[in-house]
Amino acid sequence: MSGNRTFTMIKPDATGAGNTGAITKMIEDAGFRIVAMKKTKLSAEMAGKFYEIHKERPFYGELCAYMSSGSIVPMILEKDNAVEDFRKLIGATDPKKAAPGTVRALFAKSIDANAVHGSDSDENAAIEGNFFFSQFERF
Ligand code: 3AN
Repeated sequence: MSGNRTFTMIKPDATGAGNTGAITKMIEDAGFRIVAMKKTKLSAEMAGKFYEIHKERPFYGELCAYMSSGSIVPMILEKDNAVEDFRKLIGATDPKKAAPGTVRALFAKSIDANAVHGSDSDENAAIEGNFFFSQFERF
C-alpha cells in the first residue's frame, strides 16, 4: 500500500528567482497539506550526505555544489498516494521533458537547477524528512 507522506525541497534556483510562493501555492492547490516547512541553507557537506545515494553518479559533485549554493525550502507533505502524485505534479527531472503545466516545466532552468526535489519512494520520503525535521512522527 502506498503511503500518504512525501518530502520535497524547493531548490536554490527557484528560491533565488522568487518562486517559493508560486510553487508552494501549486503544491497546496494540488491537494497536499504542508506538515512541516522551513527556509534554510545546506553546507556542501550536508548536501553530500543528503545525496549520498547518488555518490557514484558523474554529476554528484556538481549537484552537491549547486544544492549548497543558495537557500532551500524543505517540506514534508501529506496526501493520499503522496510520492507518486507529487512526482506527477513536478514532472520529469529534465525540464525539457517535463509535461506542460508541471512545476518543472513552469519553473526549472536546467536538469540540475530543476526547481524542486521530490522523494522517489515512501522509504526515502521518511529518510529525507528526518534529515531536515527532528521528531518527524510528531508533525
Ligand atoms: P529526481 O530528482 O527527478 O528524482 P534523480 O534522483 O535522478 O532525479 O536525480 C537527483 C538530482 O540530481 C536531480 N533532481 C537533479 O537535480 C540532479 N541530476 C539528475 N541527473 C542529472 C544530470 N544528468 N546532470 C546534472 N544533474 C542531474
